[in-house]
Amino acid sequence: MITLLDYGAGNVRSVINAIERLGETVKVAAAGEDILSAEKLIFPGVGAFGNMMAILQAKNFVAPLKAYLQSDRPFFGICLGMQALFESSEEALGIAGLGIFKGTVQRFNTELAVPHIGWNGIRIHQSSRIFNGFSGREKFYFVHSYHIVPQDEDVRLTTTDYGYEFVSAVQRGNVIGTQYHPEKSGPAGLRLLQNFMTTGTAAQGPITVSEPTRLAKRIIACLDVRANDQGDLVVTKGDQYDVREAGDVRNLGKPVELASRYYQEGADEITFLNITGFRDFPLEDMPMIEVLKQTSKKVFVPLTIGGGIRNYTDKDGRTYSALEVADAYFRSGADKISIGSDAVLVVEQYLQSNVATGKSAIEEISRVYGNQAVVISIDPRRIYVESPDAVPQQVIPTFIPGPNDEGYCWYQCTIRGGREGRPVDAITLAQVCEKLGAGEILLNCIDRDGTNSGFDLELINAVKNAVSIPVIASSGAGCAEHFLQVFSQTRAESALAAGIFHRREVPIGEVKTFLQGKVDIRPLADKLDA
Ligand code: 1PR
Repeated sequence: MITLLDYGAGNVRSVINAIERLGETVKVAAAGEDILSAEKLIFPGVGAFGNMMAILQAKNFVAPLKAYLQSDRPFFGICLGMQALFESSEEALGIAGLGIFKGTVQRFNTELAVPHIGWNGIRIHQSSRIFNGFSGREKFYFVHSYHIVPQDEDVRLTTTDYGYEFVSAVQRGNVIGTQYHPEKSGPAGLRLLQNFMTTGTAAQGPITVSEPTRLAKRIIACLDVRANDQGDLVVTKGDQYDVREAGDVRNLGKPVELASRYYQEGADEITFLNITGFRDFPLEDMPMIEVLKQTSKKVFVPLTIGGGIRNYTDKDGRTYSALEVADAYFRSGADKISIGSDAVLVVEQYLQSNVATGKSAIEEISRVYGNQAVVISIDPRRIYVESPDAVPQQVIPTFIPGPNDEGYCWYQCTIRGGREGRPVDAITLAQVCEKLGAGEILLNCIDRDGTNSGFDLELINAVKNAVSIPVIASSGAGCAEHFLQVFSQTRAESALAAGIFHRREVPIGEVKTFLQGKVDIRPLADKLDA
């Protein structure tokens, strides 16, 4: 039996799913006595340091937690649940942590993008049972803006490089904490959790790795989901967003089954897009929420969900906010939500006054769940023009001339699944969304979607060079070489594909095998059997 400390500030669903997947039962601590009587305690922290400590105080969890930790019983703190063990954090000056370890929590001080998001490696400095069976080459999923700075070198369990070397896990006796999320780190993460939960696992390490650890480029599988004409929820795929063939919605499989397959094949992340979310409101169209719940029981890498995240008034006059829709998605196992059409309308409104209202879906959701949880999905279409100042939008020169030999183009944002073009361009949209609090851009391209002709590198460079948040390159992947192209000719952090994976033309494993040694990726060897 594992006792889970859920202080109610976010989604701990995936941690519970991971523990249950490994055959253990979970008891959620409801009172201090549950902590004191725990055999093994897991503390998955989410949210912000100050808020976490305030809730722990309000629930009278601090004293029992300290007593548990001081008695050196098995404890695993994840992310903020590890940071809580330290004396204080720059994130919440003046608020005391649990002080089990001497030292502080500090914000990343680097030129690199913060938060540090994605799969990075570890250097193992101590012998620990959680690394039983590990080679030291595994990568784990990180998402954080602050890192611990322990005073005592002896408690360092692992370190990781991101601009500089920081301590990414600690251990003293039976008290262990990792900055990375084992529940989102695929088979390696599950193995790590299992090692913690199994009494008597032999310790292993240290493992000396001399070269720096590197953040991996991510390969993302995308599932466009909608109901077909028979009312079944299916994964579909468009050609330049047209998902019908001979009048019927293309049916490429069942969402949960396909997502599980991609997880097994080594996808670093899975994205679901509810492509009719603009007309079917997600809180009335519950199947997507069920898809997410079922998927998060089987898939232990980050899950993003998009479609229909906006304010909505139903036929009885009840109003739902975009934040409520996002809440429902996060509670069902999503790590990130993605906003499409609504982001375009928000940006158009912003551009009229240059004033942020603080009330847009982007601002509200990022305030509650953090910037890293808000992805903006852009659906642009190329419009050719003859000169850079032909239109007020941001225009770029292009090496792919237009039908009338035009040498310039701009990228028109669309809404409602590409059905309606809007006056705002993709570069401006990305810039404004970053300002409003978005943490990542999912950059589709209607012209390339489903064509297998390669990513639109000009579009990706134009957007990536205009923002400092991560960009996911999407649309057009037709072979493994296209992934090398996008990672070597642009600075995109991730590449997403759909059609080639659904039709098994190029499996994820083939892409990764091809990239191995050319680009930093999460290796397929991370398929530890857990
Ligand atoms: O506008 O917030 O409700 O969100 C709707 C979401 O659904 C948006 O993110 C939008 O991109 C997506 N969407 C709407 N209609 C379609 C469609 O295809 N008719 N799909 C659609 C967009 C694009 C990609 C695709 C890549 C890779 N799918 O994500 O997976 O282009 O494809 P490829 O590798 O086969 O080329 P809202």
